[in-house]
Amino acid sequence: MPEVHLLDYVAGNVRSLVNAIEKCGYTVSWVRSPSEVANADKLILPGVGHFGHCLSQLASAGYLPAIKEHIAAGKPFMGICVGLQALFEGSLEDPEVAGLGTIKGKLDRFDDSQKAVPHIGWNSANSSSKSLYDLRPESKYYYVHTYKFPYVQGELESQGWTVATGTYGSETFVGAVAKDNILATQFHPEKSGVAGLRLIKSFLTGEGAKALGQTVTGPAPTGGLTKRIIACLDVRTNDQGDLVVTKGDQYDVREKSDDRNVRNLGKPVEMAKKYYEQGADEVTFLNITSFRDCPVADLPMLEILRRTSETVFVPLTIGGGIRDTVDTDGTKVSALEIATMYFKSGADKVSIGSDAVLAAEEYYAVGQKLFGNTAIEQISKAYGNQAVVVSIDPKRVYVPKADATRHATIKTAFPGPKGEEFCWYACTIKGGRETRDMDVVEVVKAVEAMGTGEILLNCIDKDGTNSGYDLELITQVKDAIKIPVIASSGAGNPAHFEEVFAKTRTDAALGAGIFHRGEYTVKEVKDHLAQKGLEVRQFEG
Ligand code: 1PR
Repeated sequence: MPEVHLLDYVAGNVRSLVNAIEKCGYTVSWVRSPSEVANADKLILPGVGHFGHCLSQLASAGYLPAIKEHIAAGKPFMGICVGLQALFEGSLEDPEVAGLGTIKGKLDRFDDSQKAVPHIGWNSANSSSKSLYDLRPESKYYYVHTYKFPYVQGELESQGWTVATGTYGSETFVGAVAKDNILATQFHPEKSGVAGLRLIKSFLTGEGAKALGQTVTGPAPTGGLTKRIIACLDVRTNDQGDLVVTKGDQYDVREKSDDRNVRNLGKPVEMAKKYYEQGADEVTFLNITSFRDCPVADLPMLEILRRTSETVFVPLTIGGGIRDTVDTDGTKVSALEIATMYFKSGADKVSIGSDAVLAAEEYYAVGQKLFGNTAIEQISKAYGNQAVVVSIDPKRVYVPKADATRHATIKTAFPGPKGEEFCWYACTIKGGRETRDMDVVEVVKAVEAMGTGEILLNCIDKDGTNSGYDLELITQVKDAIKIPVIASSGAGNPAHFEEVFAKTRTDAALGAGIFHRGEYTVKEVKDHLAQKGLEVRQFEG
């Protein structure tokens, strides 16, 4: 099989990239020292995390001159995400660190006054009728970034670059650039389904470079960021010891029958693939018994990720048990080490539940100071904010008056059992078994300050009820923070997805039971949203 060289300099999920390259019929050889760059014909620079972290690692390992020589020799080079950013002269993210300077200009930050940042999700890469490695105007690509190169018409083109752009809110940014032997994408092609695989193949075969810049005709480009639909699989060991996908009603996952067996809805890897093929924009696995089991011994979950990432080319999130822990043999294992195992096995994001609530409590106890020692801070520092999701399991507490509690209350349209017109949302830990004296607003603000990239907002009252999302909860959380929010719990039909996007500013919507019980497919949900005029990504086969 023909080979491609991948530069191995940062931690992160490169497994998916390897899987994507292999899917295109190529093998990967690792470049592990600057001298090995000279062996590469085709070189790929993947990138995660901070611009400064990436560039200083490359610089201190002595890679920068070798990469420049590779490019100057006219050999094929591809940069992904921070790998694109590295080609510029610098970035506002780390102003003191220099980039490769192959492209003139510096990156700046998305404006978060009117929209959630990071920019996470599926967006266009519109190359204005110029051929750019088989990018297509009707396709969507998976982006996750906070910094971007602002697009000014003609600026890069006058330097000989072919450019594809995306638009987020009122900002148009560079989604991909190419010139001669260089291709770089701000999005992750290895996470962009078939559209992304097509681009990788076009780079590997050299066809993309040959056709670069030619005029192409196609449909008119579609709009910006799509509404993300996420399929969630709660996974746990059943009474027979098998890892199964289960689903609770208000977090009770046992059958209502006398035997009270754990509900078994199917096999995790097969179900993830099914949802990918139905068009799910992301797949989330929550290991819902991990607060009891030590995740280090939980190799089956790692295996599930490995196998899933071979066939599912959209982002994968794994949650459950991400916290500092002690292994069965007494060895201390940090949350960062656990996250690293998951990233190496194919996860793109880790989701932290109980530990995030406890960290938030600590944050307020010490006067809202950060010491860099929480799991959130450590993982986001190493892998970037976008790699850290905090999953919250709140439940309603009704009160008669807005000031009857110190917590952030809302006036609710759904009064409590005694007619109470106000409520607040108490955060729970250990899968809803323990309620803490922390409201959802306190927790999301604290974890945002720690460097969380996204909130997965469940709701115990709504979970498994098929009665629609808790719109009041979602609105309260969206108003409190700038980072994206995934609405979760309660989806029972496609109209519920439409409603949550129409009535709240949620960035994504997650469904579980609706898909597992086979009532609706992800495609049916998306078709419904498209019919209602919402921008969605359809699966490309
Ligand atoms: O605390 O870091 O070990 O993480 C444990 C993780 O497991 C948390 O993310 C927590 O939300 C999750 N979890 C724990 N117990 C349960 C349970 O159900 N007994 N599941 C659980 C959370 C909620 C969603 C569900 C939506 C949508 N399940 O995952 O998918 O509510 O459901 P629906 O569409 O069917 O209404 P840690």
